Amino acid sequence: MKRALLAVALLSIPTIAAATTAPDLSARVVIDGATDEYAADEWVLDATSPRPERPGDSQWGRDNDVHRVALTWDSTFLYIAVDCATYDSGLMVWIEYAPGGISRLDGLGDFRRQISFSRFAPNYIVWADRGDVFVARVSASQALQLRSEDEIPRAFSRNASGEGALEIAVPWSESFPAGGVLRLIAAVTGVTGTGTGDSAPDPSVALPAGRTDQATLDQVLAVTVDAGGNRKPDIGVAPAGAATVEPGGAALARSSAKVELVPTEKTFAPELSQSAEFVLVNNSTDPVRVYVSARVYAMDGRLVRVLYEDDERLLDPGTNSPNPLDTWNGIDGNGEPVAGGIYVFNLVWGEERGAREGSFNASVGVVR
Ligand SMILES: [Ca+2]
Ligand SMILES: [Ca+2]
Ligand SMILES: [Ca+2]
Repeated sequence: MKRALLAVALLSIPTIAAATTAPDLSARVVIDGATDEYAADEWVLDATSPRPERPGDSQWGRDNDVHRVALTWDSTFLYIAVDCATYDSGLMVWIEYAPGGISRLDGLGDFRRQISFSRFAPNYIVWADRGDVFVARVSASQALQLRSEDEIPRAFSRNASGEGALEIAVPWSESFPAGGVLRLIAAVTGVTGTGTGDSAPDPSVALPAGRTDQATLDQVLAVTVDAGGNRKPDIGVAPAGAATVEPGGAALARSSAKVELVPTEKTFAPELSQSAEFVLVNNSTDPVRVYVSARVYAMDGRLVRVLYEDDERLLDPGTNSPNPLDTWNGIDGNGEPVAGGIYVFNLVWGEERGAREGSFNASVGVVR
């Protein structure tokens, strides 16, 4: 009798406190779009993680938000679960297990999004929208290979207010990482051509608020699934202890970055409603996070206008997309139009706020 009571008491505990990977989890983990079977140490990104993921940190509002991410595995499958709200969006999960994946999504047909990755090139795209979940393998040549539900079991639930969950079981037979580390990011996103308002893990620089703004995701959840290097998934480990967020931004290469600005036109006429615009160029081979300040000087050295101070930018190698701040309308700091003549854009940048590691000048002509 006592034993029966104990069994009832255990069954009524709503969440499992701890669980480890095991040879066969198919009796516990069910791919059904409900995530109550995951244990506390299988929620690898949630409000208690070292790099927390929170409900409500989305640029697109609480009803389009990644809440938390769980994963675990057995000898056959990697199981991934994402609690999320996708009221008028969907959810993507990207998984990297081998070289040769894709680093941007803007040329990918139905999977086309204004999202690129830094130091992350996934081999799988999972796209959950309403009741459907699509899973595709993808290569750097942009070839997409849709995978069936028989090959990769998946489920996505969503109620009328958008709350729900994605679950997927990826067989190790086609995804085992030779290096022992698998990496992933989850994010809300909308129809083709949209970016993302919330990802897990979050990038090092805040995501833009606009739905179609380009988003760069530079921080990745890295999961060591084969610490011993025996080419088999580790059994008996707590997933939360095997998962870390690889930092982006400031942790990227610091040594070789040089930032320049390039005016898009040599001259402009403010009276014709023209503005002077410029783009920033990162002439190193790695993405870099820098704090940039831009000023306009007259040829006699007089400060004419401060455009911005210590603006945080994540710059891809080469010429970066135009930023709305990188413009000057020919008005000085007192709100007066400047006289015609040559002016100098001065860019100062550093890899920490307030740092002055380099500067660059370029001239522009004001035509009156
Ligand atoms: Ca489930
Ligand atoms: Ca969130
Ligand atoms: Ca987030």
